[in-house]
Amino acid sequence: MVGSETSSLLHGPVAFKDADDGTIPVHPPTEYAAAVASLPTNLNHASNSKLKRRCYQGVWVREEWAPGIMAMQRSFAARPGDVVLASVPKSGTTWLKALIFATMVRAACPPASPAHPLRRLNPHDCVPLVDRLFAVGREAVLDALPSPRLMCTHMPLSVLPPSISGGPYCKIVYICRDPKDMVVSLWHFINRAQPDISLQEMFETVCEGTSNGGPFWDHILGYWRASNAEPSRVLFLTYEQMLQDPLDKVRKLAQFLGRPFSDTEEEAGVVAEIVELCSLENLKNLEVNKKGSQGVFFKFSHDSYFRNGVVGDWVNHLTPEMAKRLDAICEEKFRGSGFTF
Ligand code: PAP
Repeated sequence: MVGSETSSLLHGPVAFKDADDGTIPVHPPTEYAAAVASLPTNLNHASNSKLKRRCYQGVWVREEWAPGIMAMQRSFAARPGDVVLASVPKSGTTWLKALIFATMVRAACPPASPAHPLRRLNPHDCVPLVDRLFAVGREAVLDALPSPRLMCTHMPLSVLPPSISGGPYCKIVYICRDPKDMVVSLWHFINRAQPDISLQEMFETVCEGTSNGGPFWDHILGYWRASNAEPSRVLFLTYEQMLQDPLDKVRKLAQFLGRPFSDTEEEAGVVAEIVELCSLENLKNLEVNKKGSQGVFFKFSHDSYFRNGVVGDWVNHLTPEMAKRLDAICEEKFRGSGFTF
């Protein structure tokens, strides 16, 4: 179903894939080609051309994503009730997509229901990545989604369209993760599609700030400051806090989204059911997440979004020197901000 028919009949959010019948073709915007070609690249530093990134308004992005960011800035309009999940890639996006989706749809689709969309669709097919839709020219699909819409971005607040970053309509839920675990997770993920990128090369781009959406410290600080300034509009979470107490964080999410759990729901154990539905073990073992893939420029298999999901796996991959270097970067960049991992 695509079109106004969908938006007027249903109440959102709905699983994105259920609202997208595929009739809107992939058609990347071409009008920004000259602008993109004039943007600085990181190739002086990056030893591997597969890690080439362009710097747009202080943010490093894959070249093929830059036109989409420009198009999104120009034409995205938030609607009342929109919820945007934001993250640096590999910081807990898939998990948070599932948790917010399950929390928001729980009245229409109880988490214990065998027919729940998360049992037949990958979380990335439930919550669209807006950056990717604009990059491939399929943003019209967003118009077909009934309100309230639930969407995701990997972009920092500073380059988001004003109706998301500053508008009164939109709530933002942000998640970040210790960059040592984030870089290890990123390398494992990218390695599946581009096995000739080494962990050392990936690590260098993260440290110099040119990994996708980077510098990661600016990404984090932008949302951190916004959440301090407007806590009712921007909720700031870390992957580590989520792992420590997922039930508490799901309650916080529901409260933030204006849909707190009722006493009846609490007594019925709905919060625990949502956490269970969205757990790594559960999602990883669903048939839908063992096969199929995501992505247009690169195909990423569904199973590559689920690995071991722990805190501190970096010790198995980074040298003590690498860890020290990233910790020192965090120490310097976050000093005085009140934020720390
Ligand atoms: P994305 O930004 O490409 O969507 P994202 O979901 O942020 O990726 O990151 C994947 C990480 O989240 C993986 O971490 P790891 O490589 O350190 O294991 C993945 O295992 C973890 N992850 C995915 N789903 C869940 C979940 N349901 N619960 C906890 N962690 C999860």
